[in-house]
Amino acid sequence: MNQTKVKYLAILLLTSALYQCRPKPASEKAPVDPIVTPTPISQPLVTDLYTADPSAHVFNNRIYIYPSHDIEAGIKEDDEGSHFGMQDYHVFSMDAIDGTVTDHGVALDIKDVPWAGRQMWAPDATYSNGTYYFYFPVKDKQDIFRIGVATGKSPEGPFVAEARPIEGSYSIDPAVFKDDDGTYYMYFGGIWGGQLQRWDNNQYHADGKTRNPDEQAILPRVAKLKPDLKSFAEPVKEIKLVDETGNLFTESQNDKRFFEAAWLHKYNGKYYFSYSTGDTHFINYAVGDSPYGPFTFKGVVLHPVQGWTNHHSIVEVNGKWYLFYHDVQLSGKTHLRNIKVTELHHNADGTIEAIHPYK
Ligand code: FUB
Repeated sequence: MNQTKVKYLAILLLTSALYQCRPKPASEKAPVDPIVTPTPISQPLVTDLYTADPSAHVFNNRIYIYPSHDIEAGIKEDDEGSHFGMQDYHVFSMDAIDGTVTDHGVALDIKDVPWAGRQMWAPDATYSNGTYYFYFPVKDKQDIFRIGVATGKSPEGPFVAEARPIEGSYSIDPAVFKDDDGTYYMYFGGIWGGQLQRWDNNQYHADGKTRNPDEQAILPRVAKLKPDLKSFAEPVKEIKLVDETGNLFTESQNDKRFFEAAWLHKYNGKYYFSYSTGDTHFINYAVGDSPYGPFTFKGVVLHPVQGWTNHHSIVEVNGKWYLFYHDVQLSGKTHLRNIKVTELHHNADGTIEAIHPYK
């Protein structure tokens, strides 16, 4: 090969290499494995804040939502839920299910709760006799979850917290139900980070362990409220959550047993207790004839959503029923959630049509 030919070949190779390295138009790019993003059945109600655990109620013909306010607290994720480091609550409202959502601003801040230490988790609210009552779980200064109450004259807050937590209260996720006779009950509890495993016979055991697979699963709790709605009228009771044959679940039945996120609604005279199964990520429901239970397991309300937690409320608005829930559509992160709503249907036989959150 003479020198001219060598030079010619070198230029050819260089040009070809440069051509291969050029930025390629989309049509020439190597195919990328498609990321399967499920299509959600509903969109986030709030997009400028992260919100979760929505407890919804109708007050004065308006829908009010009492959620947790998720933040990036910068705490490493663990089984205790330490990464859920929330510090305040906002209240939201809408005049209709598809109406504009109004953010009413901060309704309660952790710095205004004298006994609070850290982690403001899933709240709820109720109304009686000119006053709105806002219930919230937060760890006290000894790092034990307690349930607090704060009051205000408007459903949107702000709320003023009592100086101490509700006496005899513990664990997380309060949900307050008013029965037709005017009696109010609080349902609550949550295992693992919610610390319910530390409570036995309403006594605290710092070393309380979650149960072994063959042991009876830990039960949710209920207490009737006094008419002041700031204190329990009786010692806290366990709620029996049983299968169709009347047996309590074992810990190994973790797609059915209670984990957290208690809620109660009444439909056609029956009491519907719904809850999250936590580590298996379902919202299930069970039905009973008394606000104290026993509640017999019936099935799934909501299949798992994106994100580890699943937490809901069920409310009737103008004769239709709705499920408020959350997922992590906006952030993709378990601790930065967004609240949503979708219609819920009771079948003619009283069962609930299970909701699949993605198409
Ligand atoms: O939001 C913090 C905790 O996550 C709630 O209290 C649980 O129910 C779960 O949703």
